[in-house]
Amino acid sequence: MRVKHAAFVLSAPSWGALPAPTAPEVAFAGRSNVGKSSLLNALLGRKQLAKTSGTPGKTQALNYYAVNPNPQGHPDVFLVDLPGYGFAKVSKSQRARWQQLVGRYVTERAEQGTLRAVVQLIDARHPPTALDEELLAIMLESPAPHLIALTKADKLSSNQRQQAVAGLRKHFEPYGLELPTVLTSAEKKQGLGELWTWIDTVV
Ligand SMILES: Nc1nc2c(ncn2[C@@H]2O[C@H](COP(=O)(O)OP(=O)(O)O)[C@@H](O)[C@H]2O)c(=O)[nH]1
Ligand SMILES: [Mg+2]
Repeated sequence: MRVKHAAFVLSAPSWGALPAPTAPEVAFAGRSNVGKSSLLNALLGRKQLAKTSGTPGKTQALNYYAVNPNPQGHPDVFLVDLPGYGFAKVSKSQRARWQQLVGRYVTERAEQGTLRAVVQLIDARHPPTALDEELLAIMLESPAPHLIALTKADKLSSNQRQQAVAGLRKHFEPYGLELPTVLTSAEKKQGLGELWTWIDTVV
């Protein structure tokens, strides 16, 4: 898919605020600061469409971005920025609310046929953290295909990059999980074509 135009559409703070299921959706999830806004901006070819490094997790909402909307606003696909996860100052009830909303979104929206894929971002520099694992468990409730995007790959040498991919494969092996993995860098615009190709196949 070639991005000719991208636009922010809406911010849904609750289940009832989600838009009518009219176009395929691909969701992006990751703990805060993993580089999610940066990667979305890179994918959409825009610098500041998704806000980077604000107060992490302040807005607990699903943000919708339309790719190539027609004059009626109908896009080829919506990229959906799921609320950040794993910021320090969050109450138990806020956390439970988050899990409920995101868990419901990834399962019901996929069962509906609207959510076509889930992209989970993990920092390429470190093995998955407990938070990454927790998020993975929620994402795997979705029947939609799952892809791991390793972020900030520009911070690694080519050797370390290969180790990161191999390390992830090994990490998930005991769970019987074989997840497609793409090395990305928002900074160096790396892995974007590969991600779009994969998105094309699910959309
Ligand atoms: N070197 C490098 N830094 C990145 C990259 N992507 C994001 N960052 C930095 O990581 C921090 C968090 O990025 P952001 O996109 O706001 O993360 P979010 O909280 O997951 O949305 C910012 O300081 C970014 O500049 C990348 O590809 N390479
Ligand atoms: Mg962000």
